Amino acid sequence: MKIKFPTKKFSTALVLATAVSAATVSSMTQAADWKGWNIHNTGYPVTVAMESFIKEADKATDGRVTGRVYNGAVLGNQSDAIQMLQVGGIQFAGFNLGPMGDAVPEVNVVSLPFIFKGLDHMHRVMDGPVGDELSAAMEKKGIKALAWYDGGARSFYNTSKAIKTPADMKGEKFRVMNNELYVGMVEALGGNATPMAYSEVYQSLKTGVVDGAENNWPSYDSSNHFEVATYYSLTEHLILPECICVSVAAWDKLSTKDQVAVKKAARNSSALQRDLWAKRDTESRKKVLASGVKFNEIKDKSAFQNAMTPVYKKAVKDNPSLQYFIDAIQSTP
Ligand code: GTR
Repeated sequence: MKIKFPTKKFSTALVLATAVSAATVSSMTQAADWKGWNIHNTGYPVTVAMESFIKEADKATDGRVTGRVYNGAVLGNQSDAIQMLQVGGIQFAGFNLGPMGDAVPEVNVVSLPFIFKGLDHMHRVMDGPVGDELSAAMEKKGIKALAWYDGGARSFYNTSKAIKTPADMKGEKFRVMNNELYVGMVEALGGNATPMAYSEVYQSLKTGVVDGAENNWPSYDSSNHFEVATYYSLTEHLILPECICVSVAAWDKLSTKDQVAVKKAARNSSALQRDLWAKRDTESRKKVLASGVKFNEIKDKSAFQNAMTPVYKKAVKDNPSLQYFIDAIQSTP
């Protein structure tokens, strides 16, 4: 808004007061138009929940926060999204915390393989004090987690054979998400790892650039990776929380009342997402198995778990503050 002052001289205080009240009026009348980054397609639990979040935020703030979810990573890959949130280029996003470790080292604790005992344990940790502390660490780096979504458990899948023991990973090249820790994870199991954007994985599996990847049932299904990598081995090595996150730059512009309303919308969307997730997890598993995926259930995962000792050691050596979070998670019942 351009403010025109008459030529007559005003006191500095009056000029300032006018400018401040003009800014207040403008922030009251101009809706914040939020861009939301999403990697998934229409109908995916994260997509539906993010859409519900922005719709409820719009309604609850009387249109002062309005926005749109951009699906299929059209706004860039996940590392771009993290940076865009930090500088306020986008205002919200929904993604797993895997690639967040570079920007917020404390968050790497959730990327330590087998750190969570199961989905319920992950919920108890993330909905409790540890989740709050991780959220505070993220906030210092410009990203605020309003609520946590589910991302199930990730397992390895590949094109040529079942992974029954770590020895079966030898000579196999796996796509991992963008985080050095995952390269170490695959190497500790005896395989090779290539960090790569999600959008490139299908083609890379098809053309043999990689032999496998790792993900949860719903993503294995929705990305169509199950068509080209037909062996799914239930390692369940990672249970990664996902967040509905906002840019602190956008958050700080909201009134306290609107922040409360937007946070509530995020919490409600998380309840919806977790519900949709549980259903989709079962449906996707059924669907890919019916399509002929060769499923390898690993009853005893101890060989995989034991191989992770050097991964934990290196992570703590690189970032000693992780030990506190490892202890806090492991001692959460
Ligand atoms: C999905 C997850 C995405 C993304 C993707 C990947 O399960 O929901 O945020 O991280 O995996 O493998 O890149």
